[in-house]
Amino acid sequence: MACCLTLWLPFAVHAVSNFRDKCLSFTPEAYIYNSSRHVLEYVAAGTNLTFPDNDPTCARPSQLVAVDLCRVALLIPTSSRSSVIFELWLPEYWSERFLATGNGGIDGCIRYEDLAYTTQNSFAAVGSNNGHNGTTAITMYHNPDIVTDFAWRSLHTITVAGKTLTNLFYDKAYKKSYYLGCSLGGRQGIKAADMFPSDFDGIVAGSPALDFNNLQSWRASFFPITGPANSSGFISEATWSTLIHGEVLNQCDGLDGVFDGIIEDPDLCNFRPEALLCKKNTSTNCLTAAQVEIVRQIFSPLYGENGTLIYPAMQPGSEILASQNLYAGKPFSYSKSWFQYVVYNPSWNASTFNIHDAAVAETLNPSNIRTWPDNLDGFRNRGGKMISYHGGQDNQITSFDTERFYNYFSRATQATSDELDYFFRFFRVPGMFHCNSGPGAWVIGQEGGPGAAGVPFTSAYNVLAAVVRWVENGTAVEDIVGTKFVNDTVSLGVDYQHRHCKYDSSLLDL
Ligand SMILES: *[C@@H]1O[C@H](CO)[C@@H](O)[C@H](O)[C@H]1NC(C)=O
Ligand SMILES: *[C@@H]1O[C@H](CO)[C@@H](O)[C@H](O)[C@H]1NC(C)=O
Ligand SMILES: *[C@@H]1O[C@H](CO)[C@@H](O)[C@H](O)[C@H]1NC(C)=O
Ligand SMILES: *[C@@H]1O[C@H](CO)[C@@H](O)[C@H](O)[C@H]1NC(C)=O
Ligand SMILES: *[C@@H]1O[C@H](CO)[C@@H](O)[C@H](O)[C@H]1NC(C)=O
Ligand SMILES: *[C@@H]1O[C@H](CO)[C@@H](O)[C@H](O)[C@H]1NC(C)=O
Ligand SMILES: *[C@@H]1O[C@H](CO)[C@@H](O)[C@H](O)[C@H]1NC(C)=O
Ligand SMILES: *[C@@H]1O[C@H](CO)[C@@H](O)[C@H](O)[C@H]1NC(C)=O
Ligand SMILES: *[C@@H]1O[C@H](CO)[C@@H](O)[C@H](O)[C@H]1NC(C)=O
Ligand SMILES: [Ca+2]
Repeated sequence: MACCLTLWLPFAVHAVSNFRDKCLSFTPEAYIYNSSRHVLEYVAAGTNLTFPDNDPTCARPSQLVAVDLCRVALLIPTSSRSSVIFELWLPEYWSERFLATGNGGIDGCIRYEDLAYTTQNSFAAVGSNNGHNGTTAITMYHNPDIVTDFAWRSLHTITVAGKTLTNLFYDKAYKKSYYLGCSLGGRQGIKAADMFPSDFDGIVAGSPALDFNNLQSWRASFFPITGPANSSGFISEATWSTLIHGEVLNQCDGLDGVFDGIIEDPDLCNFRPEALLCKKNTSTNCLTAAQVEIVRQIFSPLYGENGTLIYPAMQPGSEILASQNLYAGKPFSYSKSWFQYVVYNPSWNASTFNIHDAAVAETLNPSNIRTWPDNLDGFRNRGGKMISYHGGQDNQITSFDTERFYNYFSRATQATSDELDYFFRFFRVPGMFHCNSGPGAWVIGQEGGPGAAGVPFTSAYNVLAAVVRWVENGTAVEDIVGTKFVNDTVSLGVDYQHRHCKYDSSLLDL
């Protein structure tokens, strides 16, 4: 290997062509056991990459790349019956930082937008298909190795391989290692801190899909509550987004002193759906007693067979988007896929979900995917730093669950917020939907794509920059200034900005 390294040493400083040559002469598959080459290409800044063999359900057919880079893609086996598609993007201008990106839903979709975003900011970045392709769990059926890749092994595999290849390619060891992910990706980051405390020095774990088995059960529980979309008394999307959302705002928007469509602290919103009950002999712009009961159940925590909590309640304020998926009168696709292909079998009927199914899933805990650590001592003790955030109008994972985790973790580690602040900080983002978008100042540099880019890469405005500074300079952020662009369009300029506080400080104290 030493002989090969010396071949790369004498390249001249100037020269796009030298970087291009260096890229095209790289032989990544030679260094990763049993891997095979999928792609090796030099990508010039401004290229619109296309991914013709990418699963169409991933809905990522192309990606604009902003900087010159070397793109490596390998197929890496993880067992005799599983493998991951690994992408490593190596920018010409490199900050000596390594970064891994996560996934979403129950998908096997490479987040090319995050690779583009982080390489634009000079990280060498990896991503993967998390061991399977597309947005269902279908290949996990009777293949626990694919479940293991999905639960934790894919991310660890690509991190180890990515670090090796990054050091070889630049002929220099990376200095610090980072992770960026949201939703399932938030869970992946916290799982990595738990299982592989040396993988990352800094982690951004957004809207995390923690307590994963119970999360799938909670999301499965809505279909039996709402009934099918054609059932009598079904609460339509229009009713949710106008009548019910309007009443939620009527009762709770002003609690923070400002009627702006944003409930600054959903914990303070004790929504009373009975306010919408139909008066005698009226039937429009109101709810029947049975519908009020449905709404009340949706805004209640879910308890299990033995009375213990399965998942906290949905936070009020998220009705508009939640009515398009969780309350849409059809099975929630991720939960359905998880029960059909991992917990039970394809004949499982989502309309029969009950809390016994939740107990079965939680007891099975496939590949230990749960993710509910009672300490992160390994990560903490080697100086790791972690930032989590969660949107206050999240329509897919209730933000109350991340509050529950923070408080559980505080008790389990016997650490006050001041003590947790040493390595773990949690920011609530009022008015943010699931990982992005919403009426709030939701742009905090949390991901690539058209939305979250557009704020400067500085710690005051950008969570990734904030974790980098925390790791490299020891300076942690007390708050993050979020940005709302006019019509969520960066070129139209800033609409307004808002300071997002740590969870332990009162949101109403600004
Ligand atoms: C590595 O590849 C060889 C040859 O294809 C195969 O026999 C072996 O099972 C592979 N090992 C793993 C761990 O995939
Ligand atoms: C990239 O190419 C795809 C497919 O040709 C096209 O749909 C997309 O609009 C292009 N993106 C940009 C930013 O040019
Ligand atoms: C995923 O798709 C790639 C092509 O992009 C293919 O090589 C690989 O075998 C697929 N993986 C699985 C698990 O189907
Ligand atoms: C609702 O739709 C399902 C599936 O399309 C159908 O089987 C059922 O009969 C319908 N129920 C009513 C009450 O219309
Ligand atoms: C409601 O309607 C019923 C018959 O439809 C009538 O007997 C009753 O007086 C009405 N009540 C009110 C409060 O209008
Ligand atoms: C699922 O169960 C419901 C309620 O028991 C039943 O009405 C429906 O026909 C079942 N669907 C399938 C596909 O078996
Ligand atoms: C309650 O049930 C859940 C799910 O089966 C289990 O994990 C938990 O340990 C049980 N708690 C008690 C107190 O029995
Ligand atoms: C580094 O930390 C010091 C305080 O120790 C702070 O004053 C300075 O602004 C930080 N620099 C950067 C670039 O973050
Ligand atoms: C923002 O979008 C709304 C609705 O699509 C539109 O009416 C308005 O003109 C847009 N504003 C700007 C500045 O583009
Ligand atoms: Ca408000």
